[in-house]
Amino acid sequence: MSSRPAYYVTTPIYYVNDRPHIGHCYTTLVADAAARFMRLAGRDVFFLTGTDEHAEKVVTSAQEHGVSPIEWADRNAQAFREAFGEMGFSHDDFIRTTEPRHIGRVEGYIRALQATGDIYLGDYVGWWDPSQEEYVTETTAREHDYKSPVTGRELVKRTERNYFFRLSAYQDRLLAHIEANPGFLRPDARRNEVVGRIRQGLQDVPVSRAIDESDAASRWGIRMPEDPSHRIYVWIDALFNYLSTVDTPERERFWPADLHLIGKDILWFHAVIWPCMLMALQRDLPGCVYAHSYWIREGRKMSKSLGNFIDMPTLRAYVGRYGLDAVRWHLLTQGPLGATDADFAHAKFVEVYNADLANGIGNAASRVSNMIGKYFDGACPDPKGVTSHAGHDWPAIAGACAEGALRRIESADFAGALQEGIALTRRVDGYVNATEPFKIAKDDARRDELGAILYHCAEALRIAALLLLPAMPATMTDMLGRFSSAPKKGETFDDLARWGGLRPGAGIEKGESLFPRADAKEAPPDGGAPGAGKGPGDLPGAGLGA
Ligand code: ME8
Repeated sequence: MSSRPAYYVTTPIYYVNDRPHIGHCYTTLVADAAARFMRLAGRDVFFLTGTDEHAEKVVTSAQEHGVSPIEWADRNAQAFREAFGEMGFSHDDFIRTTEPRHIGRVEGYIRALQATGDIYLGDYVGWWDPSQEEYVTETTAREHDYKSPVTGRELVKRTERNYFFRLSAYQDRLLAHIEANPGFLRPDARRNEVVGRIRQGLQDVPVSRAIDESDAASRWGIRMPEDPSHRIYVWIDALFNYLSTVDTPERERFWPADLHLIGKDILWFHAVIWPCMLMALQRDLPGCVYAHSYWIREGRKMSKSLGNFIDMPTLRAYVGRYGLDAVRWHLLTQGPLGATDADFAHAKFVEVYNADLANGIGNAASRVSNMIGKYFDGACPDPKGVTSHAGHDWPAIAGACAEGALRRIESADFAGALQEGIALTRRVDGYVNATEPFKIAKDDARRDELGAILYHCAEALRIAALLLLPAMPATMTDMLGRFSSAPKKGETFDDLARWGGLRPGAGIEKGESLFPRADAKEAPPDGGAPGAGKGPGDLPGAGLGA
């Protein structure tokens, strides 16, 4: 058992009928950065991702490809694993809803809810959206002319004998919880949206589907434990993954999750149905459900019909040209964390890359290590007790950035946390420009001052690299190594970020450029977005491994 406080972060589990794309990578990347930050901060972290496999469309896709549903699921779950490996994600587990460890526990939760009467048998008449595998309310159906609000496909009126979850019984408790915990649903705009809908009234929701034994798609899923003529609705099955994965003696300390990261499309399930099911199970509620917005591309929504999805081949082309950490950086800092969508545009990618990385941390590191090489033979100079110089109180400046980053991570402001590292780098640039150490170097009498300046620069950059480490693990580890400051196992953020960690005399190596400057005139590495007038680009169906 660890005495360190637990931190549990999750991503949605992704449908295996599709290939991984930027959206899946993005949510998982944000979770990865949060997990890495928390590990650095000394927390006992569990980071979970995985795949959602019991959707009917898995069976139809499998049939189209002439394989069995589980073969299709295996193949695509593997594609997700590989994609997440390529992105450098550090998840602690990858759950698949077809695994026995999940299925057994889901049956247990359903039994428990039936025993308390929170799940009961009844009749349901409603508008079914076959393309999304969900019912939509009468109001939504009417508003959208009885077409799917997501895909525009015809809705179907369905009557079903079903098992229901007594959602209505939890409306007041859920509202009270949301009110008492302002950080529970984030960002604020999403919370207001959800609260508005809850206030219109919660109705009980079906949690099962009757099985038509002659239909393979209908048979696919977990059966209701006491009634094999029904299977558990895929969304209910899927939500339980967050709990089932850690519902073991070795992992129970991780519940409740600190952060469920999701996209705005699946907010209702996570903000309403899931918490109410947990209340019914008498389990604690997650600390935060954070629903980010969407990536769009070159100003247009990404869709299968436009064929403009940023899929793995596209991401791989960017990684090939600019490096994995540059791609991670762009997604993390320019992504749709708030309530507005974010545009993936090539010109912006190059602009941010040059500003933050090539001309930012990369240039600052090479400038400072160059001068230490030239004036001090590559050995870190001794500041001789000076910490404050030319209007810069360095321990205070660096301390504020480190503390700011941690505080922002705690409040799920991931992009803001990373900006602290960039801000610290800019302070170093400003300091070098103001003090002009290359001029001071010409005056032997000012050698101590020169040493102090370069120490301050190198030490501030070491701390900046630490703050950027969760976003860019490979490059920042490389940079810290060059500054003889690779974090050792067991060292916590507090120790590492404290001013003075860099030892005078330690080797400061210049090495290759961390982020070579990018040419803004060069065409996008994948040929550009289809339909954006820049060439054919990635065609629909271009799969992973192309
Ligand atoms: O909904 N921009 O899975 P899914 C940003 N299996 N993120 C995006 C995105 C975009 N354009 N497109 C997708 C499911 N995402 C269910 C979840 S959880 C118990 C079950 C991301 O494969 C975003 O996180 O359709 C979104 O919520 C998720 O992918 C949907 O993935």
